[in-house]
Amino acid sequence: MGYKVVVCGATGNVGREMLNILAERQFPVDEVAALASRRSLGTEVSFGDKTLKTQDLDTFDFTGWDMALFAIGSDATKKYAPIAAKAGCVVIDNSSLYRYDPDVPLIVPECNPDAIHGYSKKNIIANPNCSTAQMVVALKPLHERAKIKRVVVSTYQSVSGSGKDAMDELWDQTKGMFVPGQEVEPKAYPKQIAFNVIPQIDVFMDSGDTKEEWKMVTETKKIVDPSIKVTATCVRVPVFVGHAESINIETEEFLDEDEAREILRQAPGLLVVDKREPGGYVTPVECVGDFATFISRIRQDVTIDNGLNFWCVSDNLRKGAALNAVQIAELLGREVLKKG
Ligand code: 2RA
Repeated sequence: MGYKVVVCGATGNVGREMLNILAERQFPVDEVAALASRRSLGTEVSFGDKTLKTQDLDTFDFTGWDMALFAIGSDATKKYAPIAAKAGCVVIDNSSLYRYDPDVPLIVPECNPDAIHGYSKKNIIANPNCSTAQMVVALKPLHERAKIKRVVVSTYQSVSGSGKDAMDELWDQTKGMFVPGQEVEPKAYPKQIAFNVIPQIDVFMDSGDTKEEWKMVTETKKIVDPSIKVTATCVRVPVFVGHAESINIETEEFLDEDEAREILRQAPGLLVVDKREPGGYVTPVECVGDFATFISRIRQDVTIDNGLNFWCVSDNLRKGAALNAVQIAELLGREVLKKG
């Protein structure tokens, strides 16, 4: 016997990946429902070798459904998650709405699986921000060995993090640079993204950080350890899929690069590709479609006593969103609902 699973936002980038990954990982389903807004009603989406016709989120009855993977943004989640949760359907939400709620677990299964037992307070589980998810998978094993004091991270985030319109803008703007009269003005971002980088993701806060940078700080503390000091600079880059991050850590105990490399090699969810030769590292275009978070460029930071630098790349639609949500569903099934 399997689970009755709902995917809300089934026509978006993340929703489609959720369906793909549920099928790829042969999640034990008895039934899958693909929900969308009125605007996308009836659109057909793939679920493995099947095609699902999207149903209306506004009228859907969640009663009798085991879990619902939400990828509909904070505003819509605010309306529909409580409806689903009240009907007894556990919500696994990819938006930021519940991530900072003390009554809602924020989970990366490789880091804090035991937090799953806190889901019943609101019948809701939060999925972290994409740039956080890939980073904490690498931080957790290093923290357990040498206790991380401080993290300095710079991100290079692909446009798929902003959705399909931003991907279209990058494509059209890039083409428009070479065809006179077909220039495309910035719409998804404050400035041109083609052949450019933009040091702003989400809105600015009073501190001068952007909300994306605040999320990385706050979520890392909730998932790994509140004592870790984190500072982030999040940058949008002209890449379609795949977030990259340059990560610097300072630890309580000295950890040499070779031991760090071995720890990361052994850690769940990570693949280490780290050769000090041309091409001996992973780039975003190579991570697309993969489940792994890739680690390269591991080396001592000799400017401080206990410092390490490394490079971290992952498919932001997968580990950064849909894969982590499906892994939470697997954890919920294995540890709590125990069907199948
Ligand atoms: C981004 N992390 O990359 C944000 C939301 N997915 O745009």
